[in-house]
Order: sequence, then C-alpha cells, then structure tokens
Amino acid sequence: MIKQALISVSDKTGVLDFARALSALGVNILSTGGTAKLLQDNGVPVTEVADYTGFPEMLDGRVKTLHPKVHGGILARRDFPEHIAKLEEHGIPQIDMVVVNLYPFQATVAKEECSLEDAIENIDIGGPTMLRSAAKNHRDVVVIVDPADYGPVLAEMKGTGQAAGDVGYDTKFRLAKKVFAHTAQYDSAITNYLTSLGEDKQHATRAAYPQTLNLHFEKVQDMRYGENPHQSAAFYRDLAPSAGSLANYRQLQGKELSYNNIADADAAWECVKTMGGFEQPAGCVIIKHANPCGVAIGADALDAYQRALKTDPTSAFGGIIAFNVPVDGRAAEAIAKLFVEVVIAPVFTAEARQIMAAKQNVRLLEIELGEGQNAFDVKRVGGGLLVQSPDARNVLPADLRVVSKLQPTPQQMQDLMFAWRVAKFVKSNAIVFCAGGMTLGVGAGQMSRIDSARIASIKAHNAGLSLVGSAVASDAFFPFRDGLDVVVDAGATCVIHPGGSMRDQEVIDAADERGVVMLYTGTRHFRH
Ligand code: 93A
Repeated sequence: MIKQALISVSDKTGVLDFARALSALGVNILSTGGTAKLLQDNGVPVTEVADYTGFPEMLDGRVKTLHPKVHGGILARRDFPEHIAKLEEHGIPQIDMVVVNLYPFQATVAKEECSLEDAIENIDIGGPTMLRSAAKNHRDVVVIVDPADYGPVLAEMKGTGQAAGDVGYDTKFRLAKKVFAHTAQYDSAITNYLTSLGEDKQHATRAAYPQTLNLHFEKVQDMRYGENPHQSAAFYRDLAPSAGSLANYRQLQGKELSYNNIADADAAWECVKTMGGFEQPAGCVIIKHANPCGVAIGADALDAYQRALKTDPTSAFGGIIAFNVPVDGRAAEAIAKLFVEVVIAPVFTAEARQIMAAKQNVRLLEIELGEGQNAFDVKRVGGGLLVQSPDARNVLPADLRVVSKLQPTPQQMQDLMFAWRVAKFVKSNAIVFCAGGMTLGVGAGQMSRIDSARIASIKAHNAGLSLVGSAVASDAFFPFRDGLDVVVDAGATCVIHPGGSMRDQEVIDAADERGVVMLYTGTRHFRH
C-alpha cells in the first residue's frame, strides 16, 4: 500500500494531475521547492521536504533531499524488523514511492553558449541518489523517472485486485530497471561533456561523434558459438531498431540462428532491400560467406530466385536467400530443392509455409520492408572501435557521367545500374558482371582488382553463362587499364565505376580504343 510519495521533478509535465490523483487515493505527498509550489498553488496538499526533515534547502539548492529522513525512509527493508525498528527509533516514516526526474543536463550542455559553470550546476546529485535508493529497494518502493509511467502506475493503483492502492512486483521491477538505465545514461552524458571540453576547459568542442561512446543494446540471444565453434557469442539489438532492419525479424520455423546466419542474413536483407525501383518487381539475393553469389530481379519470387541461382549454383549450396516480395508456394517448392540455411522475405504465404515445413531445419524469417538506416557502423579493432556513418548512398541515374565516346543504350543503362547496386554488397575488390537484371559472375574479396575481374569471368564461364554484351561494375576505380582489358576481353561492352584514379585518362582512352561504354558514379563502395 502506497501511503507516502516524494515528488521532485524538473520536467513538470503531467505531474500536477498525477499528484492530484495520488492525493485523491490518500497518498501523502512530500515535495521539493519548485515542485511543492506548483502543487500548492493548484490546491494539492503537500509537505515541503525542508519542513519534513527540519533542515532548510541550502547551498543554493545543492542540498535539498540528501537527508537520512529521506533516504532512510526509502531504503529501509520492510521485511527486516531491525530496519523498521531503526526507522521508529529515529522517527523516520516510510517513503513508498519516489517520483523524480533530473536537472536537464543534456539540454543545458546542448546550448551553444553553455559554460562549464552552467553545466556543473545542472549536474543533479540529490535526484539520482533518490532514484537509485528507490530502485535498489524496488521490492517495496515504486520509482518513476519517466512521466510516461504516471498513467500506467495510476491505473494499476486504482485496480481492484491484490494490488489495490499499490502496484505489482513486475511493474516495480520494470520501473527500477528503467531508472538504472536512465542514471547510467545521465552519467554518460556528463562524461561525454567533460571529455569534449577544449583547451580552455570552458566550452565543448562540437564534433559529430561524442568524446566517449556509450552503446546501449539489449541482448536478443546467446549463441551456441561464434564465427567458429571455439568462440562464444551473443546477438544484441538496438533498443529501438530502425524500421526494416534485420533485428526486427520474426522466425517462423527452423533451428536457432547462428552467428554466421545472422551476419549473412543481414548482408542478404540489406542487399535485397536495394532491389526495388527496377522494371522487374521481384528481387532475390543469395549470400555465401557475406558475399552475394547470385542476385536477380524477376517477374515474381520464383523467377528472381531461378535467375539468381543460375549465377553460381555450386556456391548457393548452404546459402542464405532473401526476397523483397512475398514468397509463394511456387517459389517455396523451388527453394526446398536446394540445401539452404535461411530464407528471408517480408511475408511467406500459407502455402509456402506448408511446403517449407517439410524442411524443419531451414530457418524462415519474416521482416517488414522499411527504409530505416543504422545510425552508425562499428568495427572492432585491437583495443578500440572504428565508427562511421553507414554506406547509405544509392547512386541515381542523374548522378552518372558518361566518360567514353560511346553513349549507353537504355538497356545498358539498366544493366549498369543493377550491377552497381550489387557491387556495393560485394567485398572489395568487387567486380560484378550482369545482364538483363541478373548477375553473371561475381569476383569478391581479392587483394587486386585484376584478380577479381579474372575470377568473376571464370565463375561465369563455370556456370555456363555468356558474358558477351554484359555490363560490369567495379566498386572502386580501375587503377590501370589492365583490369578493364580483362573484363572487355571477357565480353563486357559497358563498365561503371567511381573514377578518380591518377590514370583516369589512360583508362578512358582504353575504353574508347576497345569501343565500350564507360560511366563514372563519383561514389566508391569499398566493403571490408
Ligand atoms: O541540487 S541537487 O543535486 N540536490 C538535492 O538534494 C536534490 N534533491 C532533488 N538536486 C536535487 N533535486 C532535484 O531537484 C530533483 O532531481 C529535481 O530535478 C529537482 C526538482 O527541484 P524543484 O522541485 O525545486 O523544482
């Protein structure tokens, strides 16, 4: 039963209605200066903490609630008779609810003119102390740091069940967790600010990336192992994953996802999401070891899948397949013939699910399509992290520059745009041959571009695919004409790459000499 609440808030949103409702439920309210005044002025009965402790607020408000009568009342264990006896001995009533939000430190330091002095005065000491006391003793004390919780807590108190006039343990526990996350973030903001101060220690130097990086992710699952069986692993997701991201997956069937499954599923999903906007509505991507081994667009899921599979059916064995359209029964029947690890789509029809149910080991993931982007990319290095914005840039036809004498045909333009989108998802150095909305040969992850070009054409040859009249994308410029000669020798008639090499002219001259179309994107897509 909640008999006494302490309310001390900087953000006074909703607090008046909440306090009024608590008061109506017979809760005695204690409050600090500004909050007490607001409540009094609006007719809510309240006792000022200073009157309660017998100590005035002092040191310009730095000491308001830091008193044993406050903290004893919050922290005493209700199930320990010795604690209760101590409270009685010192005349300390119990405090059953703490409603606190903190001095607006983040908002203060976000202001351009904020001085160190302003920032320091906005470091809340008494507030976090009460929040942490109450959260520690959450078994007996309700703690609210977020005004959004006023409504749900009131509703629970007004309920008629066991918890009438109180809230259940689950709610108390949830609120306590929220508090520790909040105070941790608050302290992180202070650290970030202090470490961002320039030489004069007075003003923060503003940068796109904070001085200290605090990542807040929640665990989705522990895994049996990591990239290899001797490595341990877990999957964490953003507290609010952006729309359309892998972490929003819904698994319909199959074994637990492994570390490599998740990494490859992400590559497949991110790639297939870029397959919209072509003449053909359906896109399919098959990934092996983080690289696309077949990408195609088609009339529907089945068509796109069959074409994607043609690029490299050997590598597709044990692969991960993603679609940007619903998977129906016909597509599922075709997929079920191949050994695959994971299939991802926005939706699987009932018929598709029924067909895939015969393959219980295959993991089926549904993810809603969405345009969201991660706020940043991270890569772990020894003793540190590399952070960057994601490679979100998608080149549009208007960004392209034709540098060869020969102009592209509309069909070549389509093929080049498709090849370029795929190349972004191939590990560098990337060379991708395409035609008619499907990959023909993918050269990935080589230390030299010319080797990627050779491998891509060998793979097309092995798959029995002709490269005559094909389009080629290269994720970065050709440093010499030799790489271009390899792809043209193989049959390519148009090439797309960022340009920007010292020997650009040599490579353009080679394109003209060989009679092929060459386009610059001005954008590079290294991927490591
Ligand atoms: O200055 S403090 O660090 N010292 C305290 O003892 C104290 N007690 C409550 N800040 C303190 N507070 C904070 O005052 C609360 O966290 C809340 O943000 C604010 C509410 O003050 P008022 O009710 O006067 O507007």
